[in-house]
Amino acid sequence: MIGLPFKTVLIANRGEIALRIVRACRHLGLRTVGICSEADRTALHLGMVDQVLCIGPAKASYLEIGRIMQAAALCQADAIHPGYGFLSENPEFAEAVEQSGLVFIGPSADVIRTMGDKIAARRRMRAIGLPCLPGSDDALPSDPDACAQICLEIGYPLILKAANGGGGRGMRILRHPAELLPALESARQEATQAFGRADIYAERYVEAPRHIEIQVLADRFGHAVWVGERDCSIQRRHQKLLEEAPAPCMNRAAIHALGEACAAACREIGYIGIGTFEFLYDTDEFFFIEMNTRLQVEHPVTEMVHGLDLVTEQIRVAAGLPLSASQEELYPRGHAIECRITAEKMGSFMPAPGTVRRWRPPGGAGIRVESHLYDGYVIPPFYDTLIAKIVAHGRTRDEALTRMRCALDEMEIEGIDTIAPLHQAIMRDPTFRAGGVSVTYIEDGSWNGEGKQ
Ligand code: MV4
Repeated sequence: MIGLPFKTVLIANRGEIALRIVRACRHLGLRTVGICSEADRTALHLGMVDQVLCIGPAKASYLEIGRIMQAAALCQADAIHPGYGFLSENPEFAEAVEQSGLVFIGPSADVIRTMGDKIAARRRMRAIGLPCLPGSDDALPSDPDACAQICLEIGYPLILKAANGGGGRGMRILRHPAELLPALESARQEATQAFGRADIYAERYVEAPRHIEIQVLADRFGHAVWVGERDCSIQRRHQKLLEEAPAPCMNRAAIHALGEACAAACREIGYIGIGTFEFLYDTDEFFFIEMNTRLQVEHPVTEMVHGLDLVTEQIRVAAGLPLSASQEELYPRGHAIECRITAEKMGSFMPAPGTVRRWRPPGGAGIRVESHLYDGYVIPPFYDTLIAKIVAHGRTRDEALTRMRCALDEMEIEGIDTIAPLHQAIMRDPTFRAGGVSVTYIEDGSWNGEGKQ
């Protein structure tokens, strides 16, 4: 194996993704350091790392740049993997890591900062030639008349979004010009509250789009590849529930052109690392909305159909090694689907932490489980409710769905509530099985037979 320029990786995360990163590091022969909060001392991955450092209380740990940098110094880490969530897209963190002479396993702080500003990201991608919806190229001005004029030109219905928003916060859908000023006012207030910045932009609103994303990987040698697409339309209140690759009922030539455009965009902006271009899809058209500069929760479906270890590739390119696969080698084989199992009550989706009395993970042909659960594990109440990702791969979508249905039936989790029954219902729903549903599918209730006719 080729020698890596670093030896020790600090994993600045928890849960299933910390475990996933430990495995990739071990595959590459790297020394691993796990950090944990006082609430996570019993975490599964901590038994697999070379060193463990407890960095603070439950709510002053994985988001504390200072504490993580101290831990990195203490264990003589050469690199830090941020995982997803927490500090993974925080440009100050990437900058702190860079300035300490360590390798941040992700793109540069500059790129993270640009993409974190959705207005700047949109402007940049539009200039490169990615398709975007009609919208404002800058933050909406403070003058009401100027705003009204800009929004009229975009056309109604339109959507107001926070420049550094996420998770749907600060978003307002407007169907008539009369709604603009009060909506803008409240969106600004919400954005300032949530993100410390009042900048709002406007885009033409798409009623029931699908959420399609393109996976990219780029190295320091000017190679950028796209690794297929994922359909992440099945979500509830901006929390993804289920993802699949390839996207069903899609024009392959159109996806191919879009993927090539994303890889070209990476080369154009000098992107290095793993990334995701998010698009809305409606009646045969794609519209760029955002770029994520991190490893994503749903990366396994891409790995399954492409036979590629994305986390290993991510670490390789951060270490300055070339990508190990060329574009010609990257094509989807069959179909993969991922169900996110969260510790939440059915119906209300309220977090349901507690003690896992018994965990029986599913298995068999084409089944992959990404989970940090074990018998007796106590799920702390402080963090994300994701406890397992069940991934099913098959030669066809139908085979993947059947394997998923069997896997969900085989899986047993005792002691806590989970949304596994929701996934079981979705797997049996004719609308979902037909493929190509929009982001409104869950909230419509159509999976449950409650849908409007
Ligand atoms: C939109 C949209 C329709 N039109 N933008 C929601 C979160 C943010 N990341 C982007 N979002 C949307 N932007 C325009 N111009 C509909 C959504 C949207 C959505 C997007 C992706 C996945 C799930 C969604 C659920 C509701 C709304």
